[in-house]
Amino acid sequence: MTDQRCGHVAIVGRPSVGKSTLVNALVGERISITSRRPQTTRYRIVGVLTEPGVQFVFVDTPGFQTRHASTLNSRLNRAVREALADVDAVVWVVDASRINDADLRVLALVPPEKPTIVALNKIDLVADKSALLPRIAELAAKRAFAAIVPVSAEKGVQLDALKREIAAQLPTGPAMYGPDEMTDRDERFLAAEYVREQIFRRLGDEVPYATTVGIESFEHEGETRRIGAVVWVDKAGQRAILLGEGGATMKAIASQARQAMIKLFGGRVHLEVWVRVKKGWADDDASLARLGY
Ligand SMILES: Nc1nc2c(ncn2[C@@H]2O[C@H](COP(=O)(O)OP(=O)(O)OP(=O)(O)O)[C@@H](O)[C@H]2O)c(=O)[nH]1
Ligand SMILES: [Mg+2]
Repeated sequence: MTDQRCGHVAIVGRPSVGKSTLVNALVGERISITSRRPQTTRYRIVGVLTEPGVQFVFVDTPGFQTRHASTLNSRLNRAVREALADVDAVVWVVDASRINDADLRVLALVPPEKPTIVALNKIDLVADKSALLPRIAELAAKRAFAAIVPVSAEKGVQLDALKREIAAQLPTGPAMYGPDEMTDRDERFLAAEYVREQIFRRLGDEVPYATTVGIESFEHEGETRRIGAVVWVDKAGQRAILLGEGGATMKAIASQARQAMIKLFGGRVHLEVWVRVKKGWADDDASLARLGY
């Protein structure tokens, strides 16, 4: 009778392979922000999917990276290692058209005894699908994977097949989250992330990485949420870029972030965003702790 399953599933992979897009597609809501830029995700974020007989607790992680050695980056890498230690199964996400050493370095972090499923993502970009077969064979030679599933997180292709393979690896046990819960993160956190997402999507190579977002105030007035956010940057020049001419860039960022909040929260959202300079925040322990890294 009790064949209810429930378990934690770490979603790991090098930056930009589509981990957060996959978590959102599986959960059915945008709980984890995404962009073309590597290292968009900076936190361990739980996404919950409850289906008849099975509850998946997905753990989205930052893309494991070895390029820059800031205190922030070593925290991000630690988040990946910790996520791997506690889960029942692992989904290792790779980009079907580009598998490289950085992918293999992530796989090396996965303890060999953890049931691991490969999500061969972005197959919508592979015109000749027969090119996938040698890639699958190459991957299969690397480890005894529980399964290798070609998917497209963005187009929602083969996600049911992926879910079936994951479910087969989960232990039996009662659900850990309520049927309507989608994430372990609160609206305050999600609001800050939606602002950060727009910064990652809109601005050049430097500014997103010199930026973090904090929520200073979050108040409910009936159906309306009044949210005050602060974008912290490292230098005055970055502040100028974020604001844009006559504040146009920041206006666009706030407006898009607000739309995303309305979609997820419902009701009305009044959002104000300030930009402040704090030199060296990404290497400052106290700042990082206050921001929840
Ligand atoms: N064409 C295509 N693009 C995808 C697919 N999945 C993700 N993407 C795109 O790939 C980019 C990176 O996606 P993310 O989900 O942010 O990647 P991530 O692995 O979470 O990246 P980090 O958090 O930075 O490590 C985004 O521009 C996505 O829209 C897919 O199946 N097909
Ligand atoms: Mg991500």
